[in-house]
Amino acid sequence: MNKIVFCGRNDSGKSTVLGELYNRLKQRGYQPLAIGSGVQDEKPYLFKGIDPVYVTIAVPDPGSDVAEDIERAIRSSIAHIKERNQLILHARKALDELNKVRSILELGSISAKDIPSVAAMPDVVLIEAVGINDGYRAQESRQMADILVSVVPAGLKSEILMEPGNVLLEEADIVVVTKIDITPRSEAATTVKFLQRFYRYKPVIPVVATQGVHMDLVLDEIIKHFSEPLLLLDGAEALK
Ligand SMILES: Nc1nc2c(ncn2[C@@H]2O[C@H](COP(=O)(O)OP(=O)(O)OP(=O)(O)O)[C@@H](O)[C@H]2O)c(=O)[nH]1
Ligand SMILES: [Mg+2]
Repeated sequence: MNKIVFCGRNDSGKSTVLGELYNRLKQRGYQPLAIGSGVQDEKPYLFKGIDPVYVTIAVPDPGSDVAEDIERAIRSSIAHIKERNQLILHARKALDELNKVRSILELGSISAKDIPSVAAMPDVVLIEAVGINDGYRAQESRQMADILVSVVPAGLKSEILMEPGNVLLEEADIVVVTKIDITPRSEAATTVKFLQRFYRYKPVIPVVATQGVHMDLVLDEIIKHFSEPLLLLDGAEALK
């Protein structure tokens, strides 16, 4: 399963970007699982309309950017969805039985409309990092990610962007520049140009994450990475 990690400073817009992409991936027929790294992430996910069934919070150890046992968090989340689906199926079956009896007794049948439908299994995982050490330095985010998305607020000072050791900017697959609507135009343009100059071969995409502006461009880049030949090889391996 493809793991997409969103890293970046605190308050840069990671949860908002993740929530937008969740919805867009869903529209394209995927079922993402959202994994946050703290309680503060939950509200923006729900605000973006992510179904709580697909939201998990896995809190990393202090000083870590993402939970070490993310695979376990994914497995336990999937187990939970399966268990819930089983319960839903049981409830439907029990209601059918009850309605058979009610029909014999001429009591009229009870509707199943308040029993939720079974949930589809996730096929892609969206993971939000904490953003320790200014957000761009924690190797574990890169190691875990099949696709690494670094989120940079447009107003971030170039001194911070230039600091040595920003491995997550250097190694990002996609750089998303947020908050261009609330940053003075010249400042936002400087940040974008700076990133484009420094990371010439990466997509650097300015967005308004809260309103979904340009988020389709981010989605297209992500989907391009899904179809990378090496990832397809992984997929073929998994099918064996
Ligand atoms: N105007 C504007 N606000 C944004 C944008 N992206 C995010 N925000 C706001 O910025 C704040 C922080 O966004 P989050 O998505 O919670 O940021 P985060 O990086 O997940 O924050 P932490 O998880 O706490 O580190 C929220 O109030 C968002 O509504 C944007 O593009 N434009
Ligand atoms: Mg967050």
